[in-house]
Amino acid sequence: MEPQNKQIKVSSQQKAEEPISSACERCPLAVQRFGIDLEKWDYIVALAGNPNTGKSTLFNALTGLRQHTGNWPGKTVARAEGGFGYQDKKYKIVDLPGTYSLLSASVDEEIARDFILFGKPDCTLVVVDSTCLERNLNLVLQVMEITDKVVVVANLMDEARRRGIEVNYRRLGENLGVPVIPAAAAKGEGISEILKAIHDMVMGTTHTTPHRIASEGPLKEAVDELTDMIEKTYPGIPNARWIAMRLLDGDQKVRETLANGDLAQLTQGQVKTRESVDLDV
Ligand SMILES: Nc1nc2c(ncn2[C@@H]2O[C@H](COP(=O)(O)OP(=O)(O)OP(=O)(O)O)[C@@H](O)[C@H]2O)c(=O)[nH]1
Ligand SMILES: [Mg+2]
Repeated sequence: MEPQNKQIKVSSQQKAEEPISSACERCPLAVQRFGIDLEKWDYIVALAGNPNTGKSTLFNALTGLRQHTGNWPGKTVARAEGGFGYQDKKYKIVDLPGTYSLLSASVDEEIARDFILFGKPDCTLVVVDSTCLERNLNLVLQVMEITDKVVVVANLMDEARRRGIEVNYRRLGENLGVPVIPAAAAKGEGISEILKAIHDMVMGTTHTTPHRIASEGPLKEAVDELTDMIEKTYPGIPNARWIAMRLLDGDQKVRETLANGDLAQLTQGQVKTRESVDLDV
């Protein structure tokens, strides 16, 4: 099938030779590092969320049979990716491992974190359980520190309703600064609203203002200063602000990977595995 968006096409030679440019907002190189074949897709959507919140149910509802399972490059963790079409655009969606956080305490967390950080998806859906929002919002806040292209799917709303839990989804969206879409994926409720929210996000018609810590005061000054240093040391590195915050938080692993060049390497677009997934949407 012919790719619709010529901008995201890149030849294998370019991949090997071109360094990542910070000006290249939607550069596909980092995504290909994760073995995602971008050439047939206009946009990439990441599907994140706590375990057991209905991510795979939503993934199935969006993709139907247009899906493929394999492993994450170099890992034994399963990965499902699939495709769907909406308003003449083609989307690839990647079901990330279920995690409570992105602090890389486990391989699953590391995969989810690295994909959102360096895969630069055009939209990240964070699926939350409407019956226990408080626990789930931890991950939402962490994802919003990395990207502003976030749509929260408040799933299991049928279960919340059944238990008499009232959720003010609109207020939640206002407080978070990103769209919140109520859904019951298992019943097909909210799917068309989710599709529209993804579409609006990738087309740039949704303007988000993610709630972030360190948006003022001395902490902001420290984060800004460190972000600047990281960007100067590793020109073009994405999400330098997030890395600065992890360093200030004393994250030993981020510190080590930055020092030994691993984080920088992730951004070089080196292709470890390249799969050719031919999903017909
Ligand atoms: N009542 C109700 N059940 C749901 C809904 N969405 C998913 N489920 C059920 O919740 C369970 C978990 O769904 P999954 O889609 O496997 O959740 P997941 O987030 O992919 O789980 P992990 O991959 O293990 O992290 C399944 O039994 C689903 O049928 C929903 O909207 N309402
Ligand atoms: Mg799942």
